[in-house]
Amino acid sequence: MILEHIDSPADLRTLSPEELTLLCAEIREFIVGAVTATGGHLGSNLGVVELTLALHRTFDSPRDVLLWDTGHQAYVHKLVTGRRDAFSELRQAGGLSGYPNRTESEHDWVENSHASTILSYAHGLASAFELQGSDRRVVAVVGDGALTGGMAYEALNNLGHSGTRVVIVLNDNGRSYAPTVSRLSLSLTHLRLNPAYVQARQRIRHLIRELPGVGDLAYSGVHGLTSALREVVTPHTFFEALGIRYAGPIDGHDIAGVEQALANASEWPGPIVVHVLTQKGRGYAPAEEDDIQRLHDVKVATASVGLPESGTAEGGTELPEDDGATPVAAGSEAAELPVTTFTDAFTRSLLRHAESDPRIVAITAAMPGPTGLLPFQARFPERFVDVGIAEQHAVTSAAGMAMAGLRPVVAVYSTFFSRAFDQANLDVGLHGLPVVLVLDRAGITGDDGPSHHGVLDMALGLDIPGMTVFAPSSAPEVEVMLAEALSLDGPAMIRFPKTPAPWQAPGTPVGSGLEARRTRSGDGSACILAVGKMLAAAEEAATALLADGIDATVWDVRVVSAPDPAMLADAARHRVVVTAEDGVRQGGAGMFLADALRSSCACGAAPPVVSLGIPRSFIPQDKPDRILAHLGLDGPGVAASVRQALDSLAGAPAVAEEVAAPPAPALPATATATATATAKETGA
Ligand SMILES: Cc1ncc(C[n+]2csc(CCOP(=O)(O)OP(=O)(O)O)c2C)c(N)n1
Repeated sequence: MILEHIDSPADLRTLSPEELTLLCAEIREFIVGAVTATGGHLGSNLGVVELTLALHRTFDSPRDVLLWDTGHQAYVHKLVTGRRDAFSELRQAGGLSGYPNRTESEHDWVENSHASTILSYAHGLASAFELQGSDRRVVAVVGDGALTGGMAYEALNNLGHSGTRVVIVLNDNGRSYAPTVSRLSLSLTHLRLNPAYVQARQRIRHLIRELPGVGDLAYSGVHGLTSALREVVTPHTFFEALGIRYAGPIDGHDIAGVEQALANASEWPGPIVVHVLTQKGRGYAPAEEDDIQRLHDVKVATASVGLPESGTAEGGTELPEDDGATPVAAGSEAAELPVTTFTDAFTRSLLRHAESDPRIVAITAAMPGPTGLLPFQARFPERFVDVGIAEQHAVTSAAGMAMAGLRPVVAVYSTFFSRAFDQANLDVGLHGLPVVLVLDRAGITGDDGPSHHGVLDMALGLDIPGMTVFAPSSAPEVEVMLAEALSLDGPAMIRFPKTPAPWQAPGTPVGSGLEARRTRSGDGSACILAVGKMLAAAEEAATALLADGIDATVWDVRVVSAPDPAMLADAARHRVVVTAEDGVRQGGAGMFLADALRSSCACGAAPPVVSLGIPRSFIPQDKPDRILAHLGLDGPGVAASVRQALDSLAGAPAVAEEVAAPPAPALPATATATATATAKETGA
């Protein structure tokens, strides 16, 4: 095994071409094995094996800075920078992060996962080195998918204008999650597929290789020749118009060729793009055969065949062994899809509405599969829009569509919605437009770490005047709420988690319209106002409290932005009110509800409110349920808070001023320094 002897990039530089080829095969096998065991990004990493080795052999990391856009394709980089043994704990609590991580290695600069940012970091780092008179090189790898994001263009524009010395490696595999949607990507593909160009290039390469004695040397000059050729078959390239030198395209699986191109590029005094063609999923048949996503990401393999199923890292839905899925009774073609998750409920319901309302259009930002829009795309291709990794544009484009009379539904992950807050606030909110934002993977998401938790959406949405914010507690609620949202005259947001939707059984009770729903009527001691999936924890807490003689009332808040007056009046009759949510506590639903309760009661007559939610800290990777339990946001945690609130009232005057929220429980032992620092800052 060569891989066993690779502990740092320096170990790569002594290898022969034959050893490098063997090492690539070993790395692929290692990655398939590791990801099969833990879940993670597969196709993207299998595609960059040769590219990563070439980068580390050409540049001197960490003195030279290697940056990865999005960061999901950095497994090979981790492997060759001394983290091989940590892969058994990939994406586990306290284990190796699925993205670059500054606390793991001096070779990692950025803790990312949100796409299209890397060229901006590169601009900043290179500008600083330039100012400091340093000759350190900055190299940024960016995918064709990430290049559909607006920030990438902002950075390209700035890099070209400032002439900042950065090597940009465009890793072009024609794929984002799904095939990349962009004219730029299309023209790059045309270039790649142009038979005249490809044939001429191959002929030249072949001829040169045959030259006795000088073949290999001359071969390295082939790029110059083919660049000239390129100028003939393609007009001005996009990059050169921006002031960025362009080199390529280059076969990204030919280590020697990539190294030569990188070495040449490193001499260029300004920004330069090295366009590298790679095959996502390379070397692993199931990935190569996955036509759409090339096994972009996979969940833990359940079968001994070792074939990972597509879609957990970010993409798919992770179901427990027995998910209790109950197909919902038919009525239409759409109604026959089984409902096992909130996402499935959304898919089914959207299809049903779209059948009867031709104004409905669905928008995704490069994630049609994970957001449940593939059936919509298949059924209504002309009413489906994939905008690329461009959440901001998605929201403002939806505003335009709504202005012209359509009913756009924008389906994005909660964590990526934060990017589009300004657009949701001003472009949609200020205009009062009927755009429905459907935020999937809301709350604590787990394995992908701090950047992937969807904990800000509620606080952000509630800040937008006129935004109706729905939090479904079960799959059937998604259907009721989507119907309601589509009937509104203004903007709406529906946010739900990835976890399987509880209570799928036929006859699961649902609320109606904008009303809250009382699920338990207690004796007036404590009232729990539960938001979204936290209803399950509230119910569990109430059951546990009953055993202690505390008969708590429980409400499913449902519509957070407009708390139901009946719920507020009922809550006001209790000694203490506890709110529970899986979003940030500060400025979140609980504080919003507490404020509404105070406003609804006569001066000073409101009961004290304890708001439970996510503390103001970056939460490290772990299983969602474990994180929630650590934070006191599971059944026992909510019950403990209710007991504590009642205890602190014992002996207090009938109307207490305010009960302080219990301090956030300590984060898992794996909590990063950041989390500790933030906890200190907030005094939590
Ligand atoms: C802002 C943002 N939106 C969506 C995503 C989800 N996402 C993760 S990877 C990816 C595709 C990236 O494609 P590309 O950059 O070409 O990399 P590849 O995996 O194909 O190598 C997407 C859409 C994200 N990470 N960030």
